[in-house]
Amino acid sequence: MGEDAGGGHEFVVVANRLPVDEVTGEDGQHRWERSPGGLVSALQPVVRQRGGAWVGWTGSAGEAPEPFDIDGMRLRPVPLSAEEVDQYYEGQSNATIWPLFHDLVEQPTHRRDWRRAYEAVNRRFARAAADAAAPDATVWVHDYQLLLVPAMLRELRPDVRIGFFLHIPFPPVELFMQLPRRRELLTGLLGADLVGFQGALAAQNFLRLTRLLAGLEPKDDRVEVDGRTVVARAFPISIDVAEVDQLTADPAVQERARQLRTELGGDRRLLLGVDRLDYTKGIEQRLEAYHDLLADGEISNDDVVLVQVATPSRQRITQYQQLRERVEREVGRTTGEFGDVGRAPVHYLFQSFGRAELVALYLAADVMLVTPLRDGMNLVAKEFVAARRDEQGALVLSEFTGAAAELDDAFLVNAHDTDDIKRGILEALNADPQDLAARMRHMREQVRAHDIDYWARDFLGVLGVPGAPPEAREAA
Ligand code: ADQ
Repeated sequence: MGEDAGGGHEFVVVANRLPVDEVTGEDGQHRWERSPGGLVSALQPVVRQRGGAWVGWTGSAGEAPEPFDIDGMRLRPVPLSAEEVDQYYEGQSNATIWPLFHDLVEQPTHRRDWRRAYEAVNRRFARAAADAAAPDATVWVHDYQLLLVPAMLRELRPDVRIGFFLHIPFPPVELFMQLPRRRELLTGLLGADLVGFQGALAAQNFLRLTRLLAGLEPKDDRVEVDGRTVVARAFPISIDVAEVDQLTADPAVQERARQLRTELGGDRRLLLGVDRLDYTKGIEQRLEAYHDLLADGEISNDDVVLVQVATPSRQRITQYQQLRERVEREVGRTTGEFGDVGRAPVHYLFQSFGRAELVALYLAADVMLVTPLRDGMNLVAKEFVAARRDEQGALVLSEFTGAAAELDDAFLVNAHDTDDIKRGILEALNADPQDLAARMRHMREQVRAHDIDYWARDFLGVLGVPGAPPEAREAA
C-alpha cells in the first residue's frame, strides 16, 4: 500500500527513533506497539494518508529487523551497533550537541571518534531515506541527532522536498562556533528547503549563523544557497489536546486525582514537577527553592507538599548519573529537615508513568512547577494547561522555555535565580482564585487553538505539501 511502481513512498519521516516500542507479551512473544506521545499521534495520520514510511532506529543495538507495517505506516529500521549507540547517540548527540544547544548548562565533550560515528550514522539514515522516497517525494527529518541528513539526502536525491524540524533550542552564534566541524553541521541543515524551530529566536540565531559562518545573505526568513531558497521559521510544537480531553473526562482519572489528594494529606496544597531527569530541566534549583521556602517559614510542611516525578533518562551518561545523585541528596535533605513521621514534604518518584496517571496528577495539583534552565518547548506545561478544564491551578513557568512565549499568563520566573523561583511559587500559592481562572482561561485558549495537528499542518503547508492549510481552531 502507498508504494509506487519504483517501491518509493510519497512521504517519509526520518527520526532517530521509530514510533514503536518492543514489548513482550504474556506468551513471551515479542511484538511492536506504537509509542505513546503527541508527535507520533500527529504524524501517524499524515504518514498513513500518504502511504508513507518512517525511517528510524528501534532502540536496540545490533541488526535491524526487516521493514514492517504498523497502523498504516511502513517502518524501515536503521541498524546501530553497540559502539554507534555509545558514540553517535550517547556521545555526539547527547553529550556534545545536547548540552551545547542548551546554553552549556553542562560542559559538552568533544571527541573525534564520536563525530566520525555521527557522520557515518547520519549517512546511513540519509541512504535509508533516499531508498524509501518516491520521485519528488517529501521527506521530513527530525532533530539534533540528524543535523547532517538534509544535505546528505539532497546529494543522493536532488528531486525530493526536504523539511527539517529541530525540537531543541538553536544556540546563539557564539556558542555554535565552539563546535568542532561547525561548518559541516550548518551545511547539513542548509540541505533542507524548510528548517523549522520551536521559537523565533532560534530561527534568527540560525539565519545569523548563515551570514557569519557561510558568508550568505539571509533576508527576512530565508536565505539563498546554491540557487535554492532555504526558509527558516518558528513552528512551536504542541500536544494532542483531544487525548488529554478524553482522559480528563474519564471518571476513573478524576477519581484517581481525588484519591491522590487524599493520600497526600487532604487539605495540603499540592505542588507538582514532572520532567525527564535531565540537567536542563532545573530540578535542582526548583528543589532548592522549595527547601528555602520551608527554611524561611514562608510555607510549612502542614500546608504544602511537593510531588516531583522524574522519568529515568540517558542513564549511562555520567552527567545524568551525577544529577540523579544530587537530586536525591536534595530530596533527602529537605525530608530530613522538615518532614514529620507519616508526612513527607517531598515525594520523589524516579519512575515513568502512564498517560492516565500523569493526567490525574495534573488534575490534583494546585501549582505546576516547570522551571527548566533552557528548553526547546516543554510539553508538560501545555499538558497541564490542557488538563485543567476546571480553570483552576497555577503554572509557574521558566522564561527559558519555548512555551513561555505562548503561555505568558503563567507565573514566569528566571529559573537560574532561586529567589525568583521562590517569588513565583509564593505568588502562585497566594493568587486570587479569579485571577488564576482568568490566566488559565487565556492559556487554555492558546493551547486549544494551536494543538499538535495545527503544528504539523502548518509545517507541511509551508513546506508545500498538498493538504488543508491550517486554521487556528476556535477554543472550545
Ligand atoms: P523533552 O525534553 O523530553 O522533549 P517535554 O517537552 O517536556 O520534554 O516532553 C516530555 C514528555 O514526556 C511529555 O509529554 C510528558 O508528559 C512525558 N513525561 C514526562 N515525565 C513522564 C513520566 N514520569 N512518565 C510518563 N511520561 C512522562 C523534547 C524537547 C522539548 C520539546 C519536545 C517536543 O527537549 O523542549 O518540547 O522535545 O518537541
